[in-house]
Amino acid sequence: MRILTFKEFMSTEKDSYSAAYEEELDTSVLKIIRQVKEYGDGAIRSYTEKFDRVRLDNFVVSKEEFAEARDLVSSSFLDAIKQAKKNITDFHQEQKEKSWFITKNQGVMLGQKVTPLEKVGVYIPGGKAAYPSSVLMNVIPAQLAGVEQLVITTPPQPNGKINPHVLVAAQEAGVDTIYKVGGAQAIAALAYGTETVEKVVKIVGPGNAYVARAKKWVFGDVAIDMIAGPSEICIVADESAPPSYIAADLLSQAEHDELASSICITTSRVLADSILIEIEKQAAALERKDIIDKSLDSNGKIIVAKDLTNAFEIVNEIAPEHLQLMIKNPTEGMYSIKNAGAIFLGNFSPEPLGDYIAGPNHTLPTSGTAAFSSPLGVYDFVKKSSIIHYSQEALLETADHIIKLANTEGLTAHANSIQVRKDDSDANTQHY
Ligand code: HSO
Ligand code: ZN
Repeated sequence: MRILTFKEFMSTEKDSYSAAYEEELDTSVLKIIRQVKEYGDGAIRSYTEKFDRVRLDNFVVSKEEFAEARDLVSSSFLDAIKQAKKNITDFHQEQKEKSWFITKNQGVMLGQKVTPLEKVGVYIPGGKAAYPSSVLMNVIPAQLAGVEQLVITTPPQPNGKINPHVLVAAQEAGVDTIYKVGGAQAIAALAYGTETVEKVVKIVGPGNAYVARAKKWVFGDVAIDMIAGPSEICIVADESAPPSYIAADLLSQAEHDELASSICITTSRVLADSILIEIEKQAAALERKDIIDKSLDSNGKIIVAKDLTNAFEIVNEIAPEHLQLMIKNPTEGMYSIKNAGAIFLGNFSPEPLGDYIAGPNHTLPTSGTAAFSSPLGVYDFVKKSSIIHYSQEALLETADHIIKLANTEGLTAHANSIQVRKDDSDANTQHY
């Protein structure tokens, strides 16, 4: 963790990505996709054996496994999941979009029809990143959108089982088809289908580098949500913010990933020093101290800004996934923020509140993409069709305009499609 002045921050080099690494990744991901396309379930089985170290004849989670998982989780976990489900549902309910229709002039009806996606696949990572909270965040908006066929795919543990908390969260959310498949092979199976896995139209959910790369490659054949990068937190703090809270919040995201980024922008140099002391103190007691140390070493920064206006400029430049405003008037500050996935206002709205319980989605744009994209929501699980109806009279009224534009573009068959109707009406035939 380093303290930087605004000038030093501006002159630090941005991360350069490794082209060689990407090429290597692409070679293996493309091979996996090809194999799954060609050999279906057989390819899935052998990749699962290779990467997850377990041979599975049947990779669909059974009813017995769901029941077993339920016995394994505590009742307090179940209570928490139910509360999260309720709050996430209440929030996303507000995002539902309705079809609309308008009548313009006499005989003209126009509209937009909203239709849910037919079949969606949710990827949930395995291992330490098997988060039940992510199950709810991906499944609930899809269900509210009206998606009827939802499946989850997640890598099995070496004993062939799935994390019981993930299974229970899925069951609470109402998903009963779960495949024990992970990595690029899971993405390929969802995109192209196999004997067991039915092809979907959209794949959502976080994943490691292989999953992210595979999603990029299948994009176009299916839709994807976004390519999620490592977690990011940015905190804007003035002298009124408690350093112990800021330190705790920066540490909370640093524990996600060695590549996670935790940045505090403050107008107070004195606060910057106290945050550093607090970080040292609190980090010592944390379980994932190794990850935290690495993440803070490479991507942890405290930037001392000239004033709040300058701090907001830096935020808009970074376009962070999560932004906490720990300043005297956070609601007013919010209006200066253009680029941020989620904005948490005040000292008692720390990011984990949003990660788990508050209700808004925790799938957010990372790596600066908050400059042009939004949190995952109900709108990601619907598509829209435009509706156009003109009566004979209304069409004839505007026929010459269409014919003129079509002829100008050299598209005489377009003009003819209008002309035949015009001629017909000249002959006084009525059609509806
Ligand atoms: N902060 C993560 C989401 C998450 N946190 C899941 C805990 N569990 C997204 O950046
Ligand atoms: Zn988190």
